[in-house]
Amino acid sequence: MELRYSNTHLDTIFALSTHPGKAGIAVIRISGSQAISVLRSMTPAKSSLPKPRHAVTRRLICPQTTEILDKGMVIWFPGPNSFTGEDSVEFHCHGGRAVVDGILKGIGNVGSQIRLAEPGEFARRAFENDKLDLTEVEGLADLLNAETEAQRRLALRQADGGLKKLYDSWRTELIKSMGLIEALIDFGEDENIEDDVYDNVVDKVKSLFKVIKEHMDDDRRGEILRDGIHVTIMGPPNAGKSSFLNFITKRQAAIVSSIPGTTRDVVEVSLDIGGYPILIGDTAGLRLSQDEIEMEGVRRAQDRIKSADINIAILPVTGFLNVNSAVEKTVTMSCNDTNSIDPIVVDAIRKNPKTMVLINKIDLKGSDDDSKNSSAKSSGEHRLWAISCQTGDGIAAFLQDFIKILKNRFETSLSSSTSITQYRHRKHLENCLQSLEAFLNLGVDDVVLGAEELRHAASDLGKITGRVDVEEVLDVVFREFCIGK
Ligand SMILES: Nc1nc2c(ncn2[C@@H]2O[C@H](COP(=O)(O)OP(=O)(O)O)[C@@H](O)[C@H]2O)c(=O)[nH]1
Ligand SMILES: [Mg+2]
Repeated sequence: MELRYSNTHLDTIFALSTHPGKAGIAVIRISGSQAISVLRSMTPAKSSLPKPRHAVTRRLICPQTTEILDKGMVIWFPGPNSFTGEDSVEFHCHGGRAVVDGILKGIGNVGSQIRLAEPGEFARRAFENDKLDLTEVEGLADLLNAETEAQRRLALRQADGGLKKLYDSWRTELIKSMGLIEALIDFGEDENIEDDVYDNVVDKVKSLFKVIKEHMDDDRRGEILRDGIHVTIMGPPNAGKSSFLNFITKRQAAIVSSIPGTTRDVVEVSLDIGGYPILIGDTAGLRLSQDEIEMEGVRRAQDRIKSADINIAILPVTGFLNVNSAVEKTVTMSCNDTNSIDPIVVDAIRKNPKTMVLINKIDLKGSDDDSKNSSAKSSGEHRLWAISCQTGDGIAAFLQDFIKILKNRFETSLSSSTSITQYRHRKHLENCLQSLEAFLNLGVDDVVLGAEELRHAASDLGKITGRVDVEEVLDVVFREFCIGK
């Protein structure tokens, strides 16, 4: 969607900031120079102006007829001490549709330069008035979209300015270095300039290069958490992959049948497991088939396995003597035994050494098989669990271990205030590193070109925080919002 910000700085904007529809309370926001006249026109003439940032109860009236529309809370935020930095007013009214519509209509009738806000326009004004930088705006958008605890924690740190502080400090350092280099260009011949100025800048750039590289060397954990952790369920046909998905999602997300080859396309479900956002995909069973559509399903499964953050392989215990022998054979990945694991499955597991292996249908083996009650076993790169999707045995134990694995992998990103959460950041950081490298490859004789490279590097950092005015960057960031934010 194309965003249009018409007469941004002239108009006063207003919108319902809470979700539309019947609700206990609705919050309507007004921002701009006319906010105070809206407040005056919508409250009875004799009522006094509320104290700034104090909630007071007021009757809300129709500005034309003075008919009472509702009784609610009113808060006045004189600029610049408001979210947008402009004069702002909030009406907290009853959340009935007719009440909200009546108040919105009333506000629109107060003056000609008062209009409904466009999506994200409040946040955009906050950005333009230097209340938020772009990373904080993105953090705010992520906070509104956060569906799990991990996403909330990640977004909150970013909205709090963690990344802003970091990138601003790097940019300031670069700008200082640029200043020194410029001085060298202008007064190079002058003996007042010390000999080691250039070397000092080189040292600074080298250490900044290292710090940025380390910052980026994070296995994309922040981005994965923000977008959802892609988990793929794979294995041979009829192993119980779809049953496993249904068991953990507690609903019939995928068709379960005893006919091998039932699941063909990838079925994806989003889940909250231990506070982590998981996008779990059930795939077609891996086997070679004459059926063209089934083979397409197998190809899609293989693609999905390749791109997954985590793979879970499900193998039926039925091809094995007992659970112990299943574990043993799986650990050794013996595919010579035709009754155990199909080579195409072994290949998929081998190519993804961190695959977690679940041996399913343990209910079919006798109760004398004591290994089925034991929890995770591990061998080399693979960890194995014995489960039954029929009885639920072993699944809770597996999920507990799974949450621990997620915690080990992602906790550092959640406790750091500076995780990269967007591809946009990474791209600009890569460009910044390229320019720093180009600077380091030049010598003192190419100081003019060197200064140019430092300028590029600083400008790329500026693009992350929005310190550099780039319209298309702004549109991408603000498009994430709905009306009222
Ligand atoms: N006895 C038993 N049968 C199971 C278990 N899990 C799945 N099944 C059955 O195995 C068949 C294949 O299951 P499905 O989930 O469609 O397998 P998929 O092809 O791997 O997706 C179905 O008849 C399921 O009811 C289990 O733990 N124990
Ligand atoms: Mg299936």
